[in-house]
Amino acid sequence: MLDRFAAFLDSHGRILISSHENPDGDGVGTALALFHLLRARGKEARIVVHPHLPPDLAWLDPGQAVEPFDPSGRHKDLSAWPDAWLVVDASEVQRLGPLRDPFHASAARKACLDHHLKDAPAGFDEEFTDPAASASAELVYRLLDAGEPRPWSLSVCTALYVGIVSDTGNFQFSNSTAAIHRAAADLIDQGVRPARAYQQLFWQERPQKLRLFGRAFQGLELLEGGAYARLQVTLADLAACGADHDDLDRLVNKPLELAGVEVSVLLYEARDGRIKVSLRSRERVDVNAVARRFGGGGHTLASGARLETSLAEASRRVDEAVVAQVRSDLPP
Ligand SMILES: [Mn+2]
Repeated sequence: MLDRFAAFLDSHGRILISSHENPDGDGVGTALALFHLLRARGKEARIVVHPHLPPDLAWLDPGQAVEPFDPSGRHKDLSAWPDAWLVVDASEVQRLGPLRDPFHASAARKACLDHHLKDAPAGFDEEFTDPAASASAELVYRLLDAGEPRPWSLSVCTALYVGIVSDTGNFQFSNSTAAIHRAAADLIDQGVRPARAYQQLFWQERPQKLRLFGRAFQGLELLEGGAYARLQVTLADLAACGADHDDLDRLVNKPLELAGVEVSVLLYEARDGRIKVSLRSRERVDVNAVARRFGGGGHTLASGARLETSLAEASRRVDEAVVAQVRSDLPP
């Protein structure tokens, strides 16, 4: 698979990189690592994401390579620019969000690089996927490890490190393999400073975010004897705290800190009126199965979906699905 991926990169000269909507540290880290790698090889590369680079990752992109998707302005003719369009950290076209339109319209050769579980491939000319990888960044790491002379640039190493840290939950999730620790150690050997990365990633929050977390926890529901924790955030909650959707980052992980909680779910109102659902599992309940019931997806222990209904109705349906899954995966 990596040989095919290397050949794909080699055979194109104007490569557009994008990721799923609301890209995370792995999507952005993977995109930036590839961007720097391709530029160093003399290729034209761009990164376009929707809606924008998350603010806690701005430090990772001092050159502002990541372009926020602007369909009526600079990206009016985006579909015509690339000869290859690579989607990283996603392998379903629908996850591109509004970038779907130029993606569909583009004559570029289309590919995805991903580690998410998914159904039969659709919409890509080529797929480079490995659900056993801890992060999409791990796939780029393996590509470089197989042939790129060391040391790699600090920009590439730091971007890969951030991707790995993000998707392993700072090496706390069950995907924190020995191989991913070795990869991280190699990146540290090449100049990454972990403490600095953690400072930038996690210790730069704004008061609005903690106020929002506090407000959300006031409404924490513990169901199924405390095995299922549910949080809800409305647009009114965001407004009351002066917060925005970026401030929801990592909120869904927090209830798993409670003893006995096996599944944590966050439901929140998106700007477009839809209800988004984030699901996390400690280790035994398959929340990907729950997300799929609503047309979503992700990983066994971390998935997401969206529902076009009221918050109350979404909450009722999600409760039903989660409770059924908990009962089937955790027999009494
Ligand atoms: Mn990922």
